[in-house]
Amino acid sequence: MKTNELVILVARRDPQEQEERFQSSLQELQSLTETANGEVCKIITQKRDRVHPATYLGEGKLEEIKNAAEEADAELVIFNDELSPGQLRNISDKIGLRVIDRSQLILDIFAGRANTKEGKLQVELAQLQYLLPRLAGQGTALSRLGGGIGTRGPGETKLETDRRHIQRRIDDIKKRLDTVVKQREQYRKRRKENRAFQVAIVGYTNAGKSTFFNRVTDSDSFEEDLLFATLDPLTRQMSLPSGFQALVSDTVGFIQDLPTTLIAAFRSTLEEVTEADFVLHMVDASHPDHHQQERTVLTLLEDLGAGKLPILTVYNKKDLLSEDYIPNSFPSLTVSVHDPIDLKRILYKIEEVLKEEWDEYDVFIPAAEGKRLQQFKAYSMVTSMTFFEDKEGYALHGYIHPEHPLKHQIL
Ligand SMILES: Nc1nc2c(ncn2[C@@H]2O[C@H](COP(=O)(O)OP(=O)(O)OP(=O)(O)O)[C@@H](O)[C@H]2O)c(=O)[nH]1
Ligand SMILES: [Mg+2]
Repeated sequence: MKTNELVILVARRDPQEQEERFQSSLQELQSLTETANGEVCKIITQKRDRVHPATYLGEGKLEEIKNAAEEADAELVIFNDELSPGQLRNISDKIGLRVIDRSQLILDIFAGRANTKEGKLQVELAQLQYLLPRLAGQGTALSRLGGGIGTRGPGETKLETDRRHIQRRIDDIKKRLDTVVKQREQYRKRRKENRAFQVAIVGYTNAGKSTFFNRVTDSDSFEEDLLFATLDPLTRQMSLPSGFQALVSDTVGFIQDLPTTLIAAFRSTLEEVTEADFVLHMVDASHPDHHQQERTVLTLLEDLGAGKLPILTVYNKKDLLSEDYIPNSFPSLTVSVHDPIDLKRILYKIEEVLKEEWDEYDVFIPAAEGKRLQQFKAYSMVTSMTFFEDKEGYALHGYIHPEHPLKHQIL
């Protein structure tokens, strides 16, 4: 990958769109470009009602981009919208430079981040599916030799090969992913049989999910001030204050206008979220556009079928706020996950939410039934446990999931 490739960003502004939303999507495109090691040397925008079907923007604007690129010695032009295969080709012919769109940029970042076998296969699948309809008549300006943003992944060597070859590779990856998905299902089933309680951390990219995950599980998931630092879901054990053990998963960050091929490719990863018992939604409260980001995540959760799970919203990075934060959603907490006290507050709050959702119980367990006692401790939240010498047993008070099989042992 080339570092500091000079890039021109191009965006069409729909007159219906609010200025603020437009600016923040442009800002995001800039962050994405920087995450991909690009250096933005110029931003060109145009207010325009309708997209030109063949060239996206008008003749004059393309000329302006071409001139600006020559002047700045830019090597790459990135469009904020998804371009059709025809538009991509025509623009690139007119400008004489490599042109990519937002989707390709995101795919490129993902390609550089994927670590596991599954993650790599998913990214490759998404890239090939994106590439396939765009293959016919790739001009020389689109040649992938030489590297740079938008060229990572499978494109480099396979571009010259024909469609059939790519289609075969797509089929092959799908088959392999099927196997991985089956393994993952098996693993999930085992966890379910073990009745493990699962928490999924979700949120917009860069919200602080991995930072929280690492602090509460003592692990080292890649945390950085970059978009899409985490691609592969990680699951580890975490202890809640009552001693209740939960499994917690760190997940890929969400973003607006995630390319559809990527959502499809990452579906199995995202489905981890739907299998969870509890969602921890992390929001970067210091981000100027956090309301929109919060909505984007909630919509995606709905789409995945995870909209009904108990959810705790954590407004993070409060250290960067100058005023008291007014939350949007409840239950919620405003915190900085850099602060150990706040970490404890989050864990307490998770139990508090569970107490609302779960059934309260009292049960007496004879001391001789050690195994049952262990089960209650492991699979429910025990808030008090008293030993009665005369009765030779323990009185437990706690909370349990309404559908947990252990409930049948409580009279
Ligand atoms: N100031 C401040 N920075 C924070 C806080 N929490 C996290 N950060 C920083 O925010 C950046 C992003 O954190 P990550 O934990 O990587 O974010 P993420 O949600 O996992 O991001 P993706 O994996 O890209 O989806 C890092 O530089 C963190 O150090 C906080 O409470 N305050
Ligand atoms: Mg992360």
